[in-house]
Amino acid sequence: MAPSFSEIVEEARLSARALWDYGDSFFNPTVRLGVTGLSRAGKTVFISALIHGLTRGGRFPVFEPYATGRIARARLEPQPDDAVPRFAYESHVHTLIAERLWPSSTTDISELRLVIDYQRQNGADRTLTLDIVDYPGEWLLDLPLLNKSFEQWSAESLALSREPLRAELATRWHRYLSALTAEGREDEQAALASARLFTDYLRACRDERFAMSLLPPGRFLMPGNLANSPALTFAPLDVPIGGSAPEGSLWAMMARRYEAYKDVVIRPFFRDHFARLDRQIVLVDALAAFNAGPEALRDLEAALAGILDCFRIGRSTILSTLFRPRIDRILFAATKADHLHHLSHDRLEAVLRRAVSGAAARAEQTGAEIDVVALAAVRATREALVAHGRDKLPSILGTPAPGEAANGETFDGNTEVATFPGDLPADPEELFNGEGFRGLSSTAADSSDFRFLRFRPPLLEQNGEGEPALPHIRLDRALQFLMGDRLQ
Ligand SMILES: Nc1nc2c(ncn2[C@@H]2O[C@H](COP(=O)(O)OP(=O)(O)OP(=O)(O)O)[C@@H](O)[C@H]2O)c(=O)[nH]1
Ligand SMILES: [Mg+2]
Repeated sequence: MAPSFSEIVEEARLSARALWDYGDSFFNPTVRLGVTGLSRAGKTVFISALIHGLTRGGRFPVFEPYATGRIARARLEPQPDDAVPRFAYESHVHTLIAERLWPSSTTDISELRLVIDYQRQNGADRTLTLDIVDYPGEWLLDLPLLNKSFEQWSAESLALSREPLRAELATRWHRYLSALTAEGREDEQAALASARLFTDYLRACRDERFAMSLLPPGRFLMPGNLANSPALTFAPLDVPIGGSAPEGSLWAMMARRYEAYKDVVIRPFFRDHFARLDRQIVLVDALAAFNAGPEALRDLEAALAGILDCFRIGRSTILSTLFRPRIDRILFAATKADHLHHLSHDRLEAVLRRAVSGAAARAEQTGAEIDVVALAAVRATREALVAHGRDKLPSILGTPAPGEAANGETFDGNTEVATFPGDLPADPEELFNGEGFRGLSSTAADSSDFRFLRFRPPLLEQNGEGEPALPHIRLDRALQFLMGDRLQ
């Protein structure tokens, strides 16, 4: 297919950007690290802990350049992009350490620059600039829409919404949709009502009891300054994939707005952010999916495949062949591993590895190296063996956040408790085929197999001067994979 005019313009813009970045990083070696994950996956906590550790003497035995003392100093510097909000590092760390609260939710992209002075293995002194970009995973899951027509997207979204668990949540929208005539005259009120009901359905899927992951278009659930704009006022219609919309029809109106969404939201994100990344970490809250049940886990798997496809699509088909997206390492990280006893950490990794395996094989063909880790950027718990009758159960100790409840008890946010979160099965397949695995979507909290309490951030002991290091699990392994090779 010949490229359209807008694709040619887009290509020119991409090339200009890539040339500019190339010139910049020639004189000043730079790694642009993308940190993404769906809402509440742990992005803000991860970035705060990473920067805190590197600038304030964290304990990172597996991060080789750091552990061997070759990193002399890491400091924050003003970021390169003037139009992107700064990652509010200082305030997030204050919240975490001084208030022992988790930072609040952030729904926009943000950026921070860290400059690392280090010694090469041959002894020469060098500087590496690390630009960290925090962006919502929901934006990433929009990229596949670039290659889909309105009719294709409608058909896929409708098929998905007719799957068992989702169908119940989509009843009101489906009822409204069945009374619409796509070929009828364009109608603003019908577009508004469809978009509202469709968004309600997406929001219901995201609820903690269902914890679905695959919910594009991403901005419907986080509209920001586009709220109520036509580019966000459309919804799928029940129309044939190969069909074409009659002029002046509701169908034509929805299709036009869908294209506007691509122009206003997706293409700028691709050009200004995604195409410029060198490394990528995708944070995954697998525990939320365990909480919800097997459907949520399968949905997560589909979303991860979608994400991996974005990296593949990014390299092969979207627009540029000359200046391809250059991500060459992708790390999938299951976050909040501190909710599990360490005996289960490898199992958590195995579940995530299983979830990305099919798609990862395809993404690797493009040359990107892929790895998987189970981590806790900030470890909020300790471990203990707690007597349970004659047995000793591997348990975790932590301070549940105020209002969290278990076994009929509601916690006040000050008391430390020991809990047994549930063991992950040795064979990840057991979770995916869902036999005998009960989650919140099918049963009450007390009888579900996994129920992870939200703990407060840890109480740090002040020893000596300065801020104490934040405890973590395997954060150093993530750092080694993401940038160890650039500090050789
Ligand atoms: N125990 C524990 N909880 C964590 C950790 N990281 C994140 N959490 C929990 O997960 C929640 C979300 O973490 P954030 O870092 O704010 O997640 P995010 O991806 O930035 O979320 P949005 O900004 O809403 O998209 C926090 O409020 C904590 O409750 C961790 O390492 N350990
Ligand atoms: Mg955040």
